[in-house]
Amino acid sequence: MTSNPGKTVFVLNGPNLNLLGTREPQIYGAHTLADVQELCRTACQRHSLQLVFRQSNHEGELVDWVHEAGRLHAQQQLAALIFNAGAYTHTSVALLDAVKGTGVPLVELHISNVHAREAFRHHSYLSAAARAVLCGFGVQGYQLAIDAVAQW
Ligand code: CA2
Repeated sequence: MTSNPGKTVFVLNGPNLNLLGTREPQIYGAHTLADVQELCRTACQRHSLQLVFRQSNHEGELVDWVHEAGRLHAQQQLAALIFNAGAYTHTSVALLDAVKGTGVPLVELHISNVHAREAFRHHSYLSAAARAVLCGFGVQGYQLAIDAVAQW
């Protein structure tokens, strides 16, 4: 069951995640981004949630999409923003400001366990504005996040 039937889950993916399944399978697994979208579609259907699923390599476009999610949030139509901001996680004050400025309920998501990797991946600008942070579950994390936000 869900507490949010009919609401929308925004799933945003940042730079290079379009390469999923093509390289570095030891870190990110063998699934493609299309597989992840399908997994999210199935999970949202199970909870009667609408899905918006997007990927961009451009920081400004991601900012615009956070604003779009924010407008849905203002209309009480947003279940949550599930955001794998990729490398922008570790660099982008602009994305942090967008999340803070809109007040969207944020799940920060990473496929890999960023804390077991290089030191520069240990810090996230987004975590300060996140309601929850999920990492290290592989692409299954997307489904876990949707199952969780369906109860928010
Ligand atoms: O673990 C994650 O999901 C990351 O957000 C992925 C980002 C990385 O910069 C973060 O530190 C952690 C990188 C995404 C690049 O994805 C690729 C997938 C396959 C091949 C090459 C890149």
